[in-house]
Amino acid sequence: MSDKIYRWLISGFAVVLAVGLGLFIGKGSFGQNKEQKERDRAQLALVPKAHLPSEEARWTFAPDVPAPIGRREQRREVVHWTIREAQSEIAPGVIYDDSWGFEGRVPGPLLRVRVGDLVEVHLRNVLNSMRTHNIDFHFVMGPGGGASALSVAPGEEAVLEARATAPGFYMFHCATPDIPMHIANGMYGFVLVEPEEGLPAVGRELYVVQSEIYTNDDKPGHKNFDMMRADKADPQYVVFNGSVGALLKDQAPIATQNETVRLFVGNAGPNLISSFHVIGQIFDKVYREGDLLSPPARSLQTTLIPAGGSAVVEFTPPVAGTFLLVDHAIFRLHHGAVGSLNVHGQENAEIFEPKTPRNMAPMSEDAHLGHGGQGAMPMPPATASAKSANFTPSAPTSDPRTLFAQAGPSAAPQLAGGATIKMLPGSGIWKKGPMQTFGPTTVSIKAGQTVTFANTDVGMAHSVFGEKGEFASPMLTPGGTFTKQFDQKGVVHFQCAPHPWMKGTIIVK
Ligand SMILES: [Cu+2]
Repeated sequence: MSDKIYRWLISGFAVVLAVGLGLFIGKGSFGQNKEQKERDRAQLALVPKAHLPSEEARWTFAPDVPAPIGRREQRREVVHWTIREAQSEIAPGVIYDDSWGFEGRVPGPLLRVRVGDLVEVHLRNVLNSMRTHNIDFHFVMGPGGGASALSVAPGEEAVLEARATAPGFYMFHCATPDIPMHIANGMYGFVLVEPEEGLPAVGRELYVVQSEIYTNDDKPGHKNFDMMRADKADPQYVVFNGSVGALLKDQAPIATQNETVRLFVGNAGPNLISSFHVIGQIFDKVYREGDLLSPPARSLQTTLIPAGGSAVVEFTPPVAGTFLLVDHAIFRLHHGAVGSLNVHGQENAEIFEPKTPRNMAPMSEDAHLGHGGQGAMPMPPATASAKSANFTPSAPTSDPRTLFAQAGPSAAPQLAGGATIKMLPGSGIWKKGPMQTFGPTTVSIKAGQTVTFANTDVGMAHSVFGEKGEFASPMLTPGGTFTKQFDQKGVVHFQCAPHPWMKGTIIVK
């Protein structure tokens, strides 16, 4: 018998064996699935629409999660959402002008309902939108997930009633052509459909969405969607909850030692699969791909989350500290894919005890991010933006520590007298007509006196520089101040680097 025929026979036998084994296993699991299906179907006896009590649905913005449902009967859950085409600060000083969001936010809301509920969605598109939008709900069984039913031109409103027929953690997104562009620009959110019996109670629940943002560079100023880079899946930013640093520093959520943390993690894509990982934790449970019916996976380090999908992960931190959320396709750290969770509590030497002094500093964001060290700065966008000569002509620093620090009082001597100018709340969001920017926009001081700029805005960083390069502040996070002494008589026109409509004048007499 030739060698060839012999091999052919062996491989043929292997195929027969594999098919047979497959049928055997398949039959076994099919039997199980059938039982499960029957159970599921029996559980989902729908109460007719007309008999459902109605209530306003519960939904939140990231990182918050609506409270568990609690009730055990079906309801009509009413949702009113408005679509706005707005701007958002996606990295310090980088303003994305194509930020289209449900309720004007990226990521969009997290809606929480119970299986069997009827969701009544009222979707409105504001009159000053440039485009038609809609929603494809992944939890909805029906054409387009409701997309054409909810298609709204600027100024229109549409209503859809759709039943939540299966538990899970589901994405929704705009599905108006060009669909990829609408998703890339922020048109997504999530719906948690609780199982009938709800989910086990935990200490803390958080909503985290990974997504990519496609711009042509990371310099400060205004950015638009870059289709060429999106087509190549070459994002400028990969972020959690809509912007670089949305879950860092002051915005890092807090949890408690020994209490279970449950993360509802969505991946809006539009291109990348996430290898979601929390540094220094093991997931007790992972409800893979948002499947809340099957038993969860146990003791996982990293879980895959498809684009347009989700996972629900749980862990119980036995040791206090700061723990980083990352996509373990780890170069995405360079693009902003990092968040953190501060676990309050105590040391626990039985679980974790550094023995060498130089290693005893807690693993903080800074340590991991390389702030203050020589390590790679994982947010080159910010570093690069500080260096950009176009927007900050005489920027005093390109040190990322300054960019992310709460800027304290300046070293300039505080002479008697002077003026304070506030960066007013909302001044980073451009709108037509009169708007707040600096307050006041014009001040008059004497030579030798100082002007203090105070960022009183909420959640948005600002800077200020003289239009002829007379001075420049670092980026000031909310609460930050910058003081400058003016010795030369004359007029100084100033503006904010990321928000060029914020302008003002200092008259030095
Ligand atoms: Cu849209």
